[in-house]
Amino acid sequence: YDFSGEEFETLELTGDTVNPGEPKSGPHDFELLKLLGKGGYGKVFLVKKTCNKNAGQIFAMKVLKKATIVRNAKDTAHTKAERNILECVRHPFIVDLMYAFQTGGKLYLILEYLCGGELFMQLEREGIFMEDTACFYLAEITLAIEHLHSQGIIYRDLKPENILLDSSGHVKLTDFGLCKESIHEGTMTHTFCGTIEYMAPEILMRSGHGKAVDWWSLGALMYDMLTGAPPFTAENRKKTIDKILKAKLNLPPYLTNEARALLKKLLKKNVSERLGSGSEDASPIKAHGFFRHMNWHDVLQKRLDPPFKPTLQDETDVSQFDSKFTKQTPVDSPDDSMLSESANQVFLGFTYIAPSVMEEMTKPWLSIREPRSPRKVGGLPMR
Ligand code: ISQ
Repeated sequence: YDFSGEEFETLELTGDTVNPGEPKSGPHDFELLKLLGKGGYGKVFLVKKTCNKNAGQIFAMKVLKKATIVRNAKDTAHTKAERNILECVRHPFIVDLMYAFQTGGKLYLILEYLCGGELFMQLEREGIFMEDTACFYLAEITLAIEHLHSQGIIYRDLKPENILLDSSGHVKLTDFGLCKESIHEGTMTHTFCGTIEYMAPEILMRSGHGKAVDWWSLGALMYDMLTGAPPFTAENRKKTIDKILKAKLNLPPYLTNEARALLKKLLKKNVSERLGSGSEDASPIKAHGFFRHMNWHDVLQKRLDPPFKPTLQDETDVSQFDSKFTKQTPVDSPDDSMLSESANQVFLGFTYIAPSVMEEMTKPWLSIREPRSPRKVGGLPMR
């Protein structure tokens, strides 16, 4: 209410009025160079920033269709989770989010480009890994998961396709669409909203879906690395589930005692018996004999020499990605079909600029820039 008699101006709150003078980023700032991947979720492109801050820099751009996402409440939650998790989580072994923005019809995540491709490709190429190779990757992954857990995040989707390698061959976890946020000690992932008085004991007591799911996955991944296939496989989904729930773990004789012992402890069907399920989280895993040669401080500092260093022509090299995608002409189909205002509400707050980028924008003097199926080894099935 204007008591002073002075005239006031009505100002709409937008990115421009709140942060005047700041260049707005959008899809138009990124030139599409290559298609890196495509799935039900959308597409991932290799892109080059064409103007303003970071002009000339190479990134990965993940594009999601709002219409596909809002159709499914779960997908909506997952997309928000991915953006929020990537904003909050900074870790040497987790992909960095640089920008997030949206148009009428789409959501865009600008991420660092991980030119080493999927660890899965490396594993396909080699068939199986030597134990010290597996040990290197598992150690870096363990630290990434430990960090997520410390932030109350369960990854839930640890598999070779989600583990990418940077240009020097170090690990980065990507794809946070399936993570669950805010699950701290003592609470469960299925946060019970409202009345709990009528819920069956087995629902309230449910021990599943805690952070121990990630340590199981670490075990499955370790098994895959050392034997050429995940621990429980069958000809269809139902039989596979059956095996995961009931089948005895079969360990090939060529594994070292330390590897066998760790696999057995990570692949415990009973959550409370599983290594890592306690309040100490990763600690007992890191202290296990399989990791006896690891100096965990050095691992975190990336002081270990990666087993495979991708050979790359330049920073836009896509040779580590599937040619099925990279040979296609990259197109981000125009989709400005607006969602209804209410449907679009769910994407409020999606837009983001990394603090590092923001700092450069507001303090330009700081930046002085210069211009799945079992793998075969030697053609023979493993088992
Ligand atoms: C980074 N670089 C290459 C591919 C990617 C896919 C998903 C997320 C990040 C990525």
